[in-house]
Amino acid sequence: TVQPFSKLPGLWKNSLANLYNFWKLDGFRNIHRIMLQNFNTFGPIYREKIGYYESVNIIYPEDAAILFKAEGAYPQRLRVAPWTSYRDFRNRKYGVLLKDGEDWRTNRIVLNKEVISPKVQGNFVPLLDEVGHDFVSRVHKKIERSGQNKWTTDLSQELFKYALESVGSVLYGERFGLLLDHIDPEAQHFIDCISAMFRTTSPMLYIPPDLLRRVGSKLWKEHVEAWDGIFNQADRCIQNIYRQLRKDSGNRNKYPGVLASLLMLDKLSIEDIKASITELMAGGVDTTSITLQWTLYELARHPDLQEELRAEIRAARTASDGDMLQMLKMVPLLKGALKETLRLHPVAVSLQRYITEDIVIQNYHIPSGTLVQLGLYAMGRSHRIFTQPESYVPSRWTRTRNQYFRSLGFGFGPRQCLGRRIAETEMQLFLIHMLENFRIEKQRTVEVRSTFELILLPEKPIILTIKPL
Ligand code: HEM
Ligand code: 2DC
Repeated sequence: TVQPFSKLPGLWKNSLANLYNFWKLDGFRNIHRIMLQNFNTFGPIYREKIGYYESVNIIYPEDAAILFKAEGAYPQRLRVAPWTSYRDFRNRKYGVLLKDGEDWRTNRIVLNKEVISPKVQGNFVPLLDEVGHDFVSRVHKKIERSGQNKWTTDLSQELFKYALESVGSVLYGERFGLLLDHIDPEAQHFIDCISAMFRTTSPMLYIPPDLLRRVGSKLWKEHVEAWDGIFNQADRCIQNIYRQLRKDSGNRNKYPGVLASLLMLDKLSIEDIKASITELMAGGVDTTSITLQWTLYELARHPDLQEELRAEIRAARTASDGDMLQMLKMVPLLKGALKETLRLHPVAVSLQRYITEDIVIQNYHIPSGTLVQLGLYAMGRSHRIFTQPESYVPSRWTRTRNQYFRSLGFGFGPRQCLGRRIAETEMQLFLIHMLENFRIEKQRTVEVRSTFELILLPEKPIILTIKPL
């Protein structure tokens, strides 16, 4: 017989005491490890209430499948209250990230066509390939300047610039020039604001931001400042394209970028377009750059795998004869490496949905309307789901069997990551160019852990050595 909701294991009866314990465990930075611990204590399903935030947590792929079948026609994630509060406070429209219901769906359908449908990938590839080339040239220059035939560095700032240059080139159809010697201070400020925005979000997940605003908290002020910086920079970029478009419609043969395509399509209001373009620009920096950083870290720790990938890339390069779109179809191990990175180092600790119908998971009844979270970080590290989960083995993804609801780094279904196509293309091209040109090495192999700043980040700088082949 099915057990009632009230019988679910977990700490959900004293939400304030739980918040206090969470704070004592430095939970704001350790949420992923606490979730893992909770699954070990309570089993594959538990209920939790921290502050005002209540959820049911699951870990198995089979249970994820049940969850996503119950997400309804307008799938809804956990509302990130600081993000909506900022927009309410400044009177700005929500973009696709924060909209819900019918408004979300109409926007998302139009955006899908220009951002994630297979038809647009062909437009993105030449733009992103050029950014990849420029990154390689920049690394060669750094190596030359070092006078040691190698470059040892924390690549994170370089990768932020690579990611912003990439997403910018796709959104606006033109280059910022961030991989040149002198970095535009406005772009650097934008990058800093995104990191600050993520960092200040996580403590506010558990404390209502409106309360923090009323008491004039420093955290809220920093958060507002960060979003202001993000919106100001995005506004400047958007205005620039808008003006160009009104002056002349430009070269008709050249792909004009996502923003110009949306404006010409004329299916969404300008305010809606601006809101979503801003989110895409902000969502396109830390996510891909950190995933690439983790991938380089894993490749540095696995030199044999690096050679194997290089061989795959060389063969694909020859066989595709200069057709990059074709080449990207011939690198399954490389794609496996990115999946493997997201398994061990997911950007998002969890996926969540408010279910729109009653479901039964692990023999417990869960009522419609409940927030159900799939612990993505915990799933990726579970022995019950992956053999030798602690090992980085990209080839586990090249066999198509047994992948059922296991590769969920970008989420699932109609509400999955809108930037997925951009992110995947950008990351694949980056790794292709890097592996064709350099060997990646690392000094000592001390494990680098993750820390939670809304997204999961390396806890300390990762120092890599890059040598020409
Ligand atoms: C949503 C992951 C890169 C823009 C999401 C979600 C995840 C995710 C897990 C939630 C999906 C769900 O609830 O099912 C990632 C990862 C990335 C990445 C792992 C890179 C490694 C990007 C990039 C962009 C972007 C490059 C922008 C160009 C968005 C947007 C949403 C989203 C706009 C909200 C979509 C909606 O609500 O309809 N992402 N993301 N992401 N992501 Fe990404
Ligand atoms: C954070 O408990 C942990 O892709 C919370 O590009 C639940 C939660 C809700 C929404 C998730 C968030 C977590 C992590 C960061 C995500 C976000 C949805 C979109 C966002 C996964 C798991 C992200 C990084 C977007 C951000 C775009 C934004 C900067 C405009």
